[in-house]
Amino acid sequence: MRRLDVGPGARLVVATHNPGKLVEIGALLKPFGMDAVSAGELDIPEPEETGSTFVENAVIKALASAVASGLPALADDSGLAVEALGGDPGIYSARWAGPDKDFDMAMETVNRLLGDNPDRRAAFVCALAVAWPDGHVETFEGTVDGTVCWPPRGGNGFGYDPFFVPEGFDETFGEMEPARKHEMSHRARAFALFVEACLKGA
Ligand code: ITT
Repeated sequence: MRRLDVGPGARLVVATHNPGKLVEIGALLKPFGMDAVSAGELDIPEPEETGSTFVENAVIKALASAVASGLPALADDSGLAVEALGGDPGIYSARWAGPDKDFDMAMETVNRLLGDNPDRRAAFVCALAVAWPDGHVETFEGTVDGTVCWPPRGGNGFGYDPFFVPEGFDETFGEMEPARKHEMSHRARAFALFVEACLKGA
């Protein structure tokens, strides 16, 4: 497992163009004092996500940014997998919101497809990939189980957050304080594995 430099002066590209993810990954990285810069700020184009799994797409994004910038890059591929829909929208979670990134529409689509199915189980999944300019890659995955609710509730977070109630809670991710979501989210779980492997004691 390859480690990353940490502390002042250590630069890392956060290979995302999603502002919601950028806020969350920035907060997770903050304690490590790294100089995190986003792919958007560096004008790195978004690669086509041609993978068939979260991990494959995270690797595509991390490698594209690492090679383009000459710096290590961290990418996140994530989404909502609904059990009764065979795991959809899954890796297509962003695409179900269309070019206008209309997540009200995406949540409505999922709810319509579920109809009166009583099985509302779903999971948020996050794959993180860190890539170096020489092509080396490490990957980590985190999930959080829960259910989807209707109507969506809460204005915090982004994407499908108002639609998802994590197991053991009454609030949706959209209603929760961001700090509470960060304690248990799919992204936080994948990030904890990344920290253990690549940052701790580095
Ligand atoms: P990048 O590829 O630039 O990172 P993206 O939005 O296209 O941005 P993805 O392909 O990984 O990213 O799509 C993931 C979608 O899944 C994202 O747009 C959200 O709608 C949803 N999603 C992922 N994590 C989420 C979270 O913590 N809360 C709510 N929705 C989430």
